[in-house]
Amino acid sequence: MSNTEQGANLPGNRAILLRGGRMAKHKGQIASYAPSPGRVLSSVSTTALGAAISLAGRHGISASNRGTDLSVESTGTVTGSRHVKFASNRGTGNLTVDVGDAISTNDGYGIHARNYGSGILSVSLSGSFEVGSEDGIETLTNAGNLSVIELRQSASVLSASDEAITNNEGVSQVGLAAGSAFSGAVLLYDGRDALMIEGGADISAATVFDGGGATRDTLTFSAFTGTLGGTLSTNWESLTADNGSTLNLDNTAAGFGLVTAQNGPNEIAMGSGLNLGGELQIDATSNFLASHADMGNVAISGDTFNDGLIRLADGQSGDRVTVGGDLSGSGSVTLDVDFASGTNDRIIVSGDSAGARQRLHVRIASGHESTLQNTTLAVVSGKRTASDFRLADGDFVANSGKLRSTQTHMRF
Ligand SMILES: [Ca+2]
Ligand SMILES: [Ca+2]
Ligand SMILES: [Ca+2]
Repeated sequence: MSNTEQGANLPGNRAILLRGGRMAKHKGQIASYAPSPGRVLSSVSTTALGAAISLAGRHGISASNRGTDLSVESTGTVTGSRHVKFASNRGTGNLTVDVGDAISTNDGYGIHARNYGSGILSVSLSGSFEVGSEDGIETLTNAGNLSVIELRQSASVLSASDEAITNNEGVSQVGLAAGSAFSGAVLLYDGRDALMIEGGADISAATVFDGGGATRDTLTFSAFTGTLGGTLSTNWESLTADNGSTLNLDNTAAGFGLVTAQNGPNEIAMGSGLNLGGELQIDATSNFLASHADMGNVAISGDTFNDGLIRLADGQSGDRVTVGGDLSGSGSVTLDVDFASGTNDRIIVSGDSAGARQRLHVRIASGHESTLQNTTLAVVSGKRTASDFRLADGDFVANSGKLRSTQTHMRF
């Protein structure tokens, strides 16, 4: 076949568009490759053919390149008894794999893409994707080089091997768009890896999100509402609730590193007895709910920056939030005070609060303000100044290691 032929019909009504390079049917598969520098494969595409097509073979599509960029695109059904799509780029440029429709395989990988060059490896997927014994999508680059993997709206990956998406020691950026779904694991191994999960992505069948061994892996939720257990995520150094997300952390055993809420309104809720192992950063648009609707203690091991709202007020007094490091920021803390029982919520800072500007909002859980009593709302062990805490509706703050206030100095 010539290296410029388009829409070639192969036996079994298989069709492929090839620009450059050489295409052949070999051992039941459609194989495209560039055997010499003068015949460089740059693009394999079924997209321009219009009507739905079906490609099947040992590898549904196999493409390798020794030139610069390589692009592999398909619409219509592609199946393979081994890899559905095998793409290898030994050129200097980018490798792009774009799947527009359903693909499936009984064995091997769904998409096995290797970029030996320094360019970007991109894999985009639409449609359903059922995979046999190996990974759904595997991208391989040299260490330090980037893979971008995107599950677009309506894309789904179902892998019998439990490994839906994997990357090697390279850098990766993985996105699960609204309307996408997958089952199994995301395993990103070494290298700086990033996973973004949008609201509307179905992660109910996920088994684990594993950022791998590097120290700057980031897990981000955007406009997402749901529960994230610590057992579902591991090896992340950063967890972010972004763009209007509501995250309920019901298990922190695996750790999340730096936890951030930004570009809200966001809400991060954490149950009683849980400990965030890293730092916490709450921006002015976001809330952190501690022991919400529960009685007990919540701890943050690292420094805490609060420009937004830390909520202990939930109608039950006696909750504690403990900051293991320093407290900073110009946010608010809401606390229940039960004048009838003499109990109240409290924020405890093991480090410093000097320079913070936190407003304390007191909510009466029961009793009434005619009862005169001392109420310790905040305790600081480290450096502190008189202006670190201020009653939002009051006029009395003492700087004696404890902040004390009486109802006579509060205006509710
Ligand atoms: Ca990686
Ligand atoms: Ca890591
Ligand atoms: Ca409370």
